[in-house]
This record gives sequence, structure tokens and C-alpha cells, in this order.
Amino acid sequence: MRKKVVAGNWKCNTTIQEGVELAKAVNELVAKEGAKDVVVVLGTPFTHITSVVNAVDTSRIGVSSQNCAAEAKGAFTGEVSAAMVKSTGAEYVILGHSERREYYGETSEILNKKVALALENGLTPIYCCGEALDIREAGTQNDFVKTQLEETVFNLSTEDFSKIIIAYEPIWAIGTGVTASSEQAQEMLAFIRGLIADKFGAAVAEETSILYGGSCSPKNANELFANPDIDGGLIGGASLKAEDFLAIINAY
Ligand code: 3PY
Repeated sequence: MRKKVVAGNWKCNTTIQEGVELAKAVNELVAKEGAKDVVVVLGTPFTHITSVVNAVDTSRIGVSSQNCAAEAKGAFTGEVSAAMVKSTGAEYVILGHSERREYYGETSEILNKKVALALENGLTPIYCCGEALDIREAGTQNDFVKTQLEETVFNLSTEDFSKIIIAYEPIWAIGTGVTASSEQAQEMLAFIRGLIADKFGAAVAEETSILYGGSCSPKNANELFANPDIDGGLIGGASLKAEDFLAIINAY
């Protein structure tokens, strides 16, 4: 059975001290009350990863970076390689978030390199896709997401593709407080699962965890997670409050 995953994306928030406090609070709540069958991930800034790894029970909570470099190593001032991320104790890396595509010019070509390096270094990519509002309004969101996947993770071998998690995050729902309706989310995730089945086979599609992201909160998580193709969430703002994050983990 495919895994249910609730992954927090802290984005560029919290000092290291605040992040460790937040991680400890999540750790305590998850240990006491967290749904046992949900894989919990904290996507922290690079600077926090090792401290967060040391602050949580890593048999229960995985830690993720929110990016990694497109090069293995070398003269790339300011970059953090996949091997470096792995050496912090992180197990996951969020790649292709729309904020990185939009503000940092991440193209499919760049993302292909990042995904390959993440996999080579034993990290699990949480690979994001999703359309902007004008594409949704034009009704071409399925073609857009299909192209995003075909240009990137659909180039992987079946073995490598089986290691990744997909997150569908419509850009119009990110940080806007607007959530895709559970019907819209289910429809897109079922479509993505169908594409995976066509490309890699039904068994792989059945095993791939596909998350919904974009203003997912304790208020809407229940309704979203009740859908058959929604295997969890990539959570922005609500992952910065331990109680809200727990409520989402327990929304299944
Ligand atoms: C959001 O929920 O706004 C996100 O972007 C999660 O990645």
C-alpha cells in the first residue's frame, strides 16, 4: 500500500532556535497523538537540518531540505550540494517548488540535474508540479502538468521514479489562502496517477505517493485527504504551528 505523507515546507521562516523549538513541539505531539501510519517530514532551511535531525525521533519524523544544487560540487559559491544535504542527516529534498521555478529561474533542465543528484545521493525528492491561474482559467492545466512531468521525472528509469514523491501544488493556491476544491485536487491527482500508469505501469502508479499542496490547513485537510488519489499534503504556513501541523497529520 502506498505511503501517506504529510510534509511541512517551512520556506524561509524561523531562526535556528525557533526551528528547533518548533521541531521539538512537533516531535512531542506526533509521539503522543500522531497518526502512526502517516510519514511525517519537516522541510526546514538548510541551516537548521542537523539541529532538527538531532531534536526529533528520526524513526518517526524525516527531515527534508527545500532545494539542492544542480552540480555535484565545485566553484558554485553559496550552493549546497545533494551530498552535503545528505550528510546533514536529511532524507528528503523538495524540488521544483513553484517559488523556486518562478523566483530562481529553475527550468526543467536544471531540475533534471537536481533530481538525478538527489537520487544518486540517496535523498528522496518531493517533486512539485502545478499550474498558474491563467492556465487553470484557460482549462489547459492537465496539458501543462503533463509537460512538466514529461520534461523531468518521466525521464527517470522506472526504478528511480519509484523512489520519488510527487506533490501537485497549483500556484494559484500557494500562500493565497485559496485551496483547490477537493474535487479539483482529486481530479488532477487522478490524472497524474493515470499518466504515471501509462508511463511506468499500473503497479508503479498504485505505489506512488502523490500529495496535494497549496494552502492546506486543519480546516480543509479532512476533506482533501478523504479522496482516493490524495496521499497527503505538502504544507506551507500551517506547518509553522505544531498544533496545526498535527491536526493535518491526523486528518486521515
Ligand atoms: C503552500 O502551502 O503554500 C506551499 O507552498 C507548500 O509547499
